[in-house]
Amino acid sequence: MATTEPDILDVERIRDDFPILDREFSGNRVAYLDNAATTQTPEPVVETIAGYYRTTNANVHRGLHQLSQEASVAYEEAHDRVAEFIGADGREEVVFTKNTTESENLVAYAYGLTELGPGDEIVTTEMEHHSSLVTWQQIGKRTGADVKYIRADDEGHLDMDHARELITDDTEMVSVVHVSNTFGTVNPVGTLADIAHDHDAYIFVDGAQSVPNRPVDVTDIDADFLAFSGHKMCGPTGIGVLYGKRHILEEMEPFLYGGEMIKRVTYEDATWNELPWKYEAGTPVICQGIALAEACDYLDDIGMEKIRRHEDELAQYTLERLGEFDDIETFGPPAGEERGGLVAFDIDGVHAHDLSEILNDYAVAVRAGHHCTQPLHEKLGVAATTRASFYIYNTEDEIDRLVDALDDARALFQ
Ligand code: C6P
Repeated sequence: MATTEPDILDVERIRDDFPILDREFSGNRVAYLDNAATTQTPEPVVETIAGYYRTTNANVHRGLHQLSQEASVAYEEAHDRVAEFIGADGREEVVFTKNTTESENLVAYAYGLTELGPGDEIVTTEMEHHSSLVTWQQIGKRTGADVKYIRADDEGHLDMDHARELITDDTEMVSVVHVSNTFGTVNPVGTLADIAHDHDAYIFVDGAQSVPNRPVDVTDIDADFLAFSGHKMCGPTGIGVLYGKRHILEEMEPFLYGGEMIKRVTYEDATWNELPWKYEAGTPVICQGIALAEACDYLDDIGMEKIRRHEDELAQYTLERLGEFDDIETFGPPAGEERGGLVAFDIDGVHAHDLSEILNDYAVAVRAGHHCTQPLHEKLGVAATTRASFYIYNTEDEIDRLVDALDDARALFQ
């Protein structure tokens, strides 16, 4: 008889994999609601890291000894696993970097600095993270290319008419965040890719807040580039991914020079290694890559569609609870509309930093500040917001604890 899988997460079972969630501060169990900044690491990934150093540690692609060969195979296969996770066409399209920020800079330097010049345009959005916004801004300054921003309305929706106006035959690069880390908006990256490609421009998708939280397939969205970070998807810090379409990565210049990325070197010149090693100069992120592959297994075992739904439900519940208070303003799409698993908000008369300190007294961990979207915060007229962001182990109970603590904080400050 066919069995149907339950379509909700078994959160209690998942929490068993994260002993850190049992930590207590001032007698309260931590409610970790800062997952957009970084997620916690499950036991299978911790075990993979420890196991690698206990049994396999060696440099890759350099030694003929058994340990080096085993490490090399595991590291190469990690690229295959990540490629499978995002629907890429093999390891050649998956470059391991340090984080999303480095992936953005890789393309900006390797492609932007050599290919862009006066008269060219880079189109991005008002809701970009600094890793994209500052990077393209600086490439614009250095090359003479113009940077243009697609407007976002007060509910965090991109103005798609404005996008169609801005993306023209002068556009060379469209750089867009898939899920905003401040609004939670899920941007229509597939449509933006179509518009970009109609004008022979590339599209760079910042997947830092989407790849960990929902099914993302690079062929579905037709991204030319996609960047994300391991530490936001149950992996370790120190590893990011740059996906690039094979023909583009083949044509693009390297970003960093050195060992590993070369094929042959003379005193006069050098030729480049095959993909993806051409973009992985020096000793690469070996253990981190292998651990990221384990994180992909872990998330796929749970099911990315279930993860998406779970986070959406927690975000909707948060909007509902925060909506009970007249003095709280939430940012991003209204309740009922799909969003990523995060809600940024502001309480009248209470600074976000003060608020997060009070919440810390209740062991509720949130982020306060401009979340590396300072121009967007200025546009919204707030210096800082408080942001709760969710992952596979969070519960409605923890959101209730957040709301109770907010009540107390309000009483203290107002
Ligand atoms: N946002 C947040 O708390 P790195 O730091 O390179 O792993 O990721 C950068 C990055 C890029 N794009 C988006 C949409 C992001 O949200 C982030 C990281 C964290 O919101 C730290 S500022």
